[in-house]
Amino acid sequence: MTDSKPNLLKLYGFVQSRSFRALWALEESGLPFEHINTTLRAGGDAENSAKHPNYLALNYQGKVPTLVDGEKVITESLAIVNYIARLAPEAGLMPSAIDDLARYDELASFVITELEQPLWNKGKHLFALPEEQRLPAMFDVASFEWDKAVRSLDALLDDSEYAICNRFTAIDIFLAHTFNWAQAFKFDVPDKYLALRDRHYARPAAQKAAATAANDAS
Ligand SMILES: N[C@@H](CCC(=O)N[C@@H](CS)C(=O)NCC(=O)O)C(=O)O
Repeated sequence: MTDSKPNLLKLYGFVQSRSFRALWALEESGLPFEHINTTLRAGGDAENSAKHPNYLALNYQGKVPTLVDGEKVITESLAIVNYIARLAPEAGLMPSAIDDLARYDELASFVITELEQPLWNKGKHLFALPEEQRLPAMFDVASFEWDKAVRSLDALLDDSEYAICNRFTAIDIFLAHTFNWAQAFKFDVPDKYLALRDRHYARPAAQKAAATAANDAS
């Protein structure tokens, strides 16, 4: 954190979504923030809708999450989590040594481009795409790709408590959240990755983020 007082960050999110990653990172960071519940389930007339013109001015895709820091507007959950990690280096969410950063980038990229894609593909063909674009055959493709991605992850990780650096980092947030998502979407998640999810979700910051999620959902 810099010497000057940090802005009150604004996180626009719908917590049963990738927004949870950003909310969790904020809780870990200790930075002051406000969570603005942004619904994906309402049309553009509703003020808190991700399709409202005011929100679309921040996030052209009408997706969550979006982080606002003063004049800066950041979209994409990975970019947001990395921004938070850099803003609060004392929280240790991102390493600084070049070798550790290479591992961080490798795993972050793997989660976003390989591990979560089958989950999102299933979601798209289940509810997100316009009905005429949905292909039920994609469910089997998604399961096939998920199993392949999990086997590839096995090769990238060892049995350590944390993914990298022998301590908690944002990679653990991405992995735990993605395995939680996979279980919710009824993919086969190996027990060791459910245990990983449970271990990291037991952290006070994750519990606080989950409490916000429960509150927003009620
Ligand atoms: N790559 C983006 C994906 C964001 C995204 O697709 N968010 C979903 C919720 S998890 C969303 O807002 N969907 C609403 C829509 O597609 O209209 C990220 O990681 O932030």
